[in-house]
Amino acid sequence: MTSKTPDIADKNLPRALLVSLQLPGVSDREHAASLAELGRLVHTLGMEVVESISQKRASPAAGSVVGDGKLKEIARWTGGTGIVTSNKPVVRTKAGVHKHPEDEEDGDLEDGDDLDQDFADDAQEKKHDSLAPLPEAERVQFVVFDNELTPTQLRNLGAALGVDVLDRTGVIVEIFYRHAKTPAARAQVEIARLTYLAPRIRVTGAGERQGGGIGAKGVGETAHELESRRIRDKIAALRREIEAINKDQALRRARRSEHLKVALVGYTNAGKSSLMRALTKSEVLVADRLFATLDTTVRIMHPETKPRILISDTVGFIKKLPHDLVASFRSTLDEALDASLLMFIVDASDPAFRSQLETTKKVLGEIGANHADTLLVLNKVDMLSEIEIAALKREFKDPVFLSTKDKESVAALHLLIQSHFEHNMIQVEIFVPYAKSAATAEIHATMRVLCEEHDDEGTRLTVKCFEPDLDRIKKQFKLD
Ligand SMILES: Nc1nc2c(ncn2[C@@H]2O[C@H](COP(=O)(O)OP(=O)(O)OP(=O)(O)O)[C@@H](O)[C@H]2O)c(=O)[nH]1
Ligand SMILES: [Mg+2]
Repeated sequence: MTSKTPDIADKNLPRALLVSLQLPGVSDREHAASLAELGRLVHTLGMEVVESISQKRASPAAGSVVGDGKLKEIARWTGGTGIVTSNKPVVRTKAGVHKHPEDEEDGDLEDGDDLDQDFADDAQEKKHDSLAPLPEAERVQFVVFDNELTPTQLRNLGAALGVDVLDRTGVIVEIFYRHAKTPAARAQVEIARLTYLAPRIRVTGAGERQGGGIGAKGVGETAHELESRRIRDKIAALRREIEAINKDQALRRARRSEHLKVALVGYTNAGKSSLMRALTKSEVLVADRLFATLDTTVRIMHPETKPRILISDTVGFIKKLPHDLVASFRSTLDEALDASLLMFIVDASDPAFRSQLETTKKVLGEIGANHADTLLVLNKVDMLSEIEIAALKREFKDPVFLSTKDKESVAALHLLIQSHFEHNMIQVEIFVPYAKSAATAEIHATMRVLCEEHDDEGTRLTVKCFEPDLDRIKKQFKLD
């Protein structure tokens, strides 16, 4: 990794300051939850969050997101000038407003827009003008915005603050980049990362240089062009790589297609992998960090059922998941798309779980997962009081309460999954003459045998099974 951002193992964690705009229509609670989530994302990236600064505005300031006064307040933490300067030519618009051509491209400025249209905060900002920079030891090395920054804003802010500036998307892309392990996930994340970086290289000069990364500066014009071509070629090569991987995965999926499949989907950190472990007795990674899982894993549900049920664990979702990442994870999520049961796992102990559930449904809708069969699982109930559980019972129709730490509730969910599929099963009696006893083995492998009796001519089995399986076996072994 060439970015300056640190490794989690670093002892002296780099210090980060969070900045967030509260736009009209966003409640105080939503705003606080979003900022807290950004804090967790930044923490996952291995930084220490030392302060958060918020500002209420009617819209982001075109050049610098926050107002002039606020920018100076932020600059106290970085030792920068806090002043946005630009040596770009200024153009005159039809309405006579002065703009930089790039600002116009970003579409942030409307004719007649007031650059400093803060609400009440503006007056408060002024008092910071006279504040001196903080002592060196108290300053931060990173400023992270919760709002998405345009390449121009990123450049302006980097210059005004004199430290590395990141936005939420940049942080998420970086986390994905670090956590991706398998060739498929690495290639997918690399495409999203290059797509995110490409326009920012054009404007800021950030790139793949040794020691550089998000926010690095100083590549010449020709180097930009070379870099752009290199990125385009790299993306094309990665796409070919993914195509090959997808073909391989599709083959494996086809082989599994006759199995019953359940996909665990949900917001990051909801407990999907913990449930996967509990339901399949497998050793998938569980971690108290965001985006621990970036690959879909498929395991057989344990104790094994007849027929077998496959469980797949998937990548977690997050608010404002960059579009490129959604697109790049499509193939990873394809596994979930063809599951016959989609289980939405939520962290019921998180006050924001309702909007997290909405986000999950929205992203799945965007990639075309509109399942008829879904099940809502309210996880981490061990963190809730009886009163809270009672309220959730009233709020949701037939929710499944779960604590992945509690064996009994996992066993109950195991049963529920089994009975979900049994719903579509039929109960029949099959007679297998001894001459065709290979059929008995096949029946045991694919059907739930309720009763088995032997008489002079053969075996009489009472089974629960799916009709297509019954038809297949009857045809294969020529049974009546
Ligand atoms: N208290 C409590 N904590 C839980 C429960 N289930 C999971 N956790 C914790 O929640 C954290 C996240 O769990 P994971 O299983 O990694 O979550 P995930 O949904 O797979 O997360 P991503 O892979 O990031 O999408 C871990 O620290 C778990 O130990 C539960 O039932 N109760
Ligand atoms: Mg996980």
